[in-house]
Amino acid sequence: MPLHTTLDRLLAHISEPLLEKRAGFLLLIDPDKRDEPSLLKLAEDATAFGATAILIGGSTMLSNRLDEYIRRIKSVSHLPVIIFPGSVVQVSREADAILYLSLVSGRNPEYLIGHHVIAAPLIQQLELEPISTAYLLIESGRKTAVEFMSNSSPIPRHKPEIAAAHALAAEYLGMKLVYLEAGSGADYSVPEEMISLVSKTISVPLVVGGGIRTPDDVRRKAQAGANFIVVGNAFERRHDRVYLQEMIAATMFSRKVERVSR
Ligand code: 1GP
Repeated sequence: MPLHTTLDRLLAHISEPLLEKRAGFLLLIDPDKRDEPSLLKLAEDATAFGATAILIGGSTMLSNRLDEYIRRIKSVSHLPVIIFPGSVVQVSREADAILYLSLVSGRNPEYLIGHHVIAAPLIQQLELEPISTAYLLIESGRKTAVEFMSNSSPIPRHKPEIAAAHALAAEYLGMKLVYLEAGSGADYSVPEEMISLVSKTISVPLVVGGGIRTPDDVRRKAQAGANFIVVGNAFERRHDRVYLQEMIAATMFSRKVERVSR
């Protein structure tokens, strides 16, 4: 079946028929935090090791070379490049898609609909695929950049039922993905108990990110029900190909389905 959209491509990656269970791996690159050669090497290695897609963006994104960065990434990787915007200026015709994020955990109208109205005509003009995504900020220790920039409160980490109700409401509103976000470099990642309840409550794919640092973290989030794992900060701190490979491999935690013997 032809894959018409970037979202189709992402979903195809986690639906390999011989695997019982698999989560997709989304590598997050913030061009403000890396020099270009190391950024390209990271993208190239992640592609070779089986990542699903590359997210590009950041909460500040001081660099104004987004088009050029994406072109360079695409010269070393065949993976979809998806903008993960920290603000309305982060758009580019070079990307395959953009996460069209609505911060549904907050009550700040600018992040629920305001910025979307400003960005929509531009996204249409650039023929960029918007992936409608419910963005839920989850309490994670210290105040995060998203929390500060959006002037909104996160959902308490010991209240999975509140996260689940928000996620379900977003699905009923027609959103295509739900993203549980602890914040980049979070002290504590999203708890497995919350991931598990949200994944059982909704039928759209679940993305989890923020403070995921070890292969064991990746495995536990995937086993709890995350369909896609986002990792960025960990690779800014540590450039190590074996570590990168182990992080991506941890998304494939299940044995292959046994064939029925006759
Ligand atoms: C941040 O969820 C992403 O928006 C990834 O977080 O940088 O902590 O991996 P890290």
